[in-house]
Amino acid sequence: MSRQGKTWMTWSAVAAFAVLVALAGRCAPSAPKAGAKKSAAGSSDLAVAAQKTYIAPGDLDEFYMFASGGHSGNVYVFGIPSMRHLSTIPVYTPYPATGYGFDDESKAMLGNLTWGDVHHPSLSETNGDYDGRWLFVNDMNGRVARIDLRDFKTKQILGPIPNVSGNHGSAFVTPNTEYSMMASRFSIPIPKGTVAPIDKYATDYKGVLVAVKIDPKSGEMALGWQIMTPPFNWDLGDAGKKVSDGWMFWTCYNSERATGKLEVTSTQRDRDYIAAVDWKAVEKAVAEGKGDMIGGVKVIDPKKVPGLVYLLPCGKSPHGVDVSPDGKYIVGSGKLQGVTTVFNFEKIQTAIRNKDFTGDEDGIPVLKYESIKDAEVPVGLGPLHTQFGPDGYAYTSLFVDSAIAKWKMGTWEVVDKIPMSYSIGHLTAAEGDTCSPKGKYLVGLNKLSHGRHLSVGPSQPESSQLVDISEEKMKLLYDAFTEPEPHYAQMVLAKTLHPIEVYPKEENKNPLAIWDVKDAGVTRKGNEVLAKVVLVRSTITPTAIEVEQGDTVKVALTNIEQTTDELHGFGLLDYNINVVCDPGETKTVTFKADKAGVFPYYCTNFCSALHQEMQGYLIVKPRKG
Ligand code: RUQ
Ligand code: CUA
Repeated sequence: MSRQGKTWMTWSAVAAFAVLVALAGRCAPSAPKAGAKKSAAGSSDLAVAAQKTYIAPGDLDEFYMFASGGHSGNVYVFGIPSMRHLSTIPVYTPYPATGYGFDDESKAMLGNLTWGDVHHPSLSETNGDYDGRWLFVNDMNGRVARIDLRDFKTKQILGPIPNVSGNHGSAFVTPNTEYSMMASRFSIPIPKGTVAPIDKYATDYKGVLVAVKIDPKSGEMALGWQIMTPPFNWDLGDAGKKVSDGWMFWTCYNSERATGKLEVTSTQRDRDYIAAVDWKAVEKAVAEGKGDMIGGVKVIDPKKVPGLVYLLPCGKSPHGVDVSPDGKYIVGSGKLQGVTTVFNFEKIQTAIRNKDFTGDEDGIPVLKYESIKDAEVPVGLGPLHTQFGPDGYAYTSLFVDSAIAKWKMGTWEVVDKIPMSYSIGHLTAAEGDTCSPKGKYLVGLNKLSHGRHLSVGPSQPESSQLVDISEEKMKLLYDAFTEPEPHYAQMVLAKTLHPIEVYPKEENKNPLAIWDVKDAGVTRKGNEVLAKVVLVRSTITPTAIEVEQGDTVKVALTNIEQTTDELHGFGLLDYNINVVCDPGETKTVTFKADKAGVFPYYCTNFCSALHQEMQGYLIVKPRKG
């Protein structure tokens, strides 16, 4: 047995034990007393840390961090290094603060789902680097959303997409944002709606790997194609880049195809897989008419169309798979191991050419592990996810060890480790998943925060920790606390983004927009009432809207301001209506005036000294007879 093989065996035994210990509550720290200083760092270190994270009043951060909000359905925006929370972008959930999910347009986008589970933000890329145009985020409910970074707003939600169930391995984009990728975490019989008994899981349930096509100009997403797979639980993904551009990688757990208590049944084999998909070849096959329509989308069965998908054996129950900045290495972390495996893209190609296979899974060839791996790096227990620096270093989060390991690409040496408080999941380094990582900062996205802040009762926030990676030794700089659930985040140089401050009037193409209070008023067609409303300091015009009970009322609101920060809201009491318009923006809200009475509406966003006076009345006259 090779030295690495032996190390692997030992580590895996240790890891299994450590997982049990961790589950038994090792991670729960005891609470410090209020006001107690418990930093282990010396006071000079603290002074340096304070200086490195202090952004003086009026100064700006160097990076934006876009963090997943998990099942809050939101994306949170932070400034780095200050770790200040700058903004919340609602995506899959109504958000009264910005009126999201209340006006007709955003309500239609949400459909009948009022929650989503955001895991993995993916900034659009050009040549493998962030281009500052869009941010794509997944939802477990089979959807992908596009946020426009020009105004930090959600512009499109695509899905639920057919066949994919539990869209976890998403929303990873390819190096020129050709596709946003998705994958089934929970295999089901496809198409959706088909039923098969659970004891037929191994044969009748299917996973899918999904490509969502992105229009290069508008960012508009559309159905692409899918690949049918055995019922593995697809987990995380990353697109190849540079030498490996054109390939996509996804990890899976449960290659056992087990059901029931997965913590036992799905951890029987020593190895699970990473799927390597030649997506440029799939694109070609689909263009040639290959594949079958299932659930309204083109699905390729790798058994019928060989040469597109291969399986790389990877340490048991892997989580993250991360491609190095040069695209040469694919790093897969088996979360029940003490090592992370580095696969060599060249060797993968050679093994494919030489048919160096050890078997297959439903017709998908399994490559020989020894032929494609370059190293098993002994990073520590419970490796999850890896990010990269500009200088050939890699950083791997260790859930069980609750630490980050820094290691050198090429020599595969672990050179430093820093503890995290507590139990890190993902991590994000500045542009650390692109072709040009920026170094400097890394944020550990931790699962627990207990004892690191004033207690807020049983529902604790998560903690994120800022780490300085500019020197040989990593140094902890700052603790911040976040809403659930920081699965993944990306950090981009602030200067890459160019957000607007107002919507230019000439760009407003809404046919119901009006720009003069003289045009405001109420018109009627049968029992449909249209109220065109102008919002400008400090009046909502008209100041009264009269309708009859039973009317369908459409209110079209235009904020005619062209001044930064001059938002106005339209809160209508008793009717559950709450719309906010940014300067230059028009939104509509449609409702049935089913309750008679007098209902005040008012501006919800403080806008001037006479903001309080910005109010009016909806008068709903009782239906006669
Ligand atoms: S995942 S940590 Cu989507 Cu790693 Cu949650
Ligand atoms: Cu407009 Cu307050």
